[in-house]
Amino acid sequence: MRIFSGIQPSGEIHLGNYLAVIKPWLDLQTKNDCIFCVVDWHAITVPYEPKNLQRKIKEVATIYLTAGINPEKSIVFTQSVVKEHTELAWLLNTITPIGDLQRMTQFKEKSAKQIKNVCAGLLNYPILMAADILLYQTEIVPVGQDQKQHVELAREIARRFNAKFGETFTLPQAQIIKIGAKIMSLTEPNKKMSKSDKPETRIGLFDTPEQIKKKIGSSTTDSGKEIKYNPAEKPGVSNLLTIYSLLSDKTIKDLENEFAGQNYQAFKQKLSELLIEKLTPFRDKKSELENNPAIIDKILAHGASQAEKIAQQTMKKVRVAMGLL
Ligand code: ATP
Ligand code: LTN
Repeated sequence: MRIFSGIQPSGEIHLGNYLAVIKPWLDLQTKNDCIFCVVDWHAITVPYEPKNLQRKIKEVATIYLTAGINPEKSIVFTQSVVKEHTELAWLLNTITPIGDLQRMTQFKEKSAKQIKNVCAGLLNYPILMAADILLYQTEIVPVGQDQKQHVELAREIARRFNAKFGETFTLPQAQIIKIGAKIMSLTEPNKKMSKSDKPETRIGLFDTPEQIKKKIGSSTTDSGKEIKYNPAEKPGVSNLLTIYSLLSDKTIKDLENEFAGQNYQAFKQKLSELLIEKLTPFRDKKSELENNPAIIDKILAHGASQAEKIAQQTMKKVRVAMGLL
């Protein structure tokens, strides 16, 4: 099956991005035809620092490789290098009602945060995302819970295009993990862990053991003493249990039994140790790749030329279907 997904180079990649999205990619890449993109054109729809963007793009690519994406099996590339993404986005603009974009939850939330600076790109962002997906005739799009709505819109755009201009696009479907599709903030466990929030709200994949211990140690827990999964009444502990379960591949039930009778502090200490063990390879591999930056450039250049071939084939079909020259 064809798989496509991407992460924006817009901030520090965190445990939510890793557990809900990157980790599932690793299972998918063994049996499928996968394309993993650094979606830089999406990242510039909110205020950003141009002098940091190139570094951030390479940092996201480094994380993909560090996590275990194999560039010999999967295509890894930067969105803005393959111009067909913007060409298709323009064409899809012409068949997408503005109302569909205005009702997107992410648009409402992000535009509320930056009232003075809402650009047309922020509204049109789901069309660019649809272009990313449809350009590669994608069947499955692994994402976190908050992106499901955008993948559903991409499917609707594909359906509409096919009905109007003839069968052209595969209809994509979101793939979301059952538990952990929305990892919560460490300090406010009713809000999602986010790249754009304060550092103490999340674990970054390159955090040091000291940072991990400090953040987990001061994460918000709930009243009571028991290590029990109950998101409505114990959102903090439930979030930590979810993280523990995904990192250790133990079920939440097993963890509840393992920690029965133990206090929050003992549980947090074990979770910190597990996180340190799992994240140390990220820091090690990062330094290794930073000592040899040409490797990332080479992988991204190779990935872009592979992606371009597929994208150009789709664009040929699209131009013919739409009656363009
Ligand atoms: P921001 O919070 O600034 O919007 P982000 O952390 O959501 O950024 P993205 O690049 O937009 O980062 O997301 C990359 C992928 O990670 C998406 O598929 C998204 O659904 C997923 N994701 C992001 N945050 C979480 C989270 N807290 N839990 C699970 N998945 C998440
Ligand atoms: N909008 C997504 C990132 C993204 C994406 C995609 C994800 C852009 N294009 C295509 C899957 C498929 C987000 O995580 N904010």
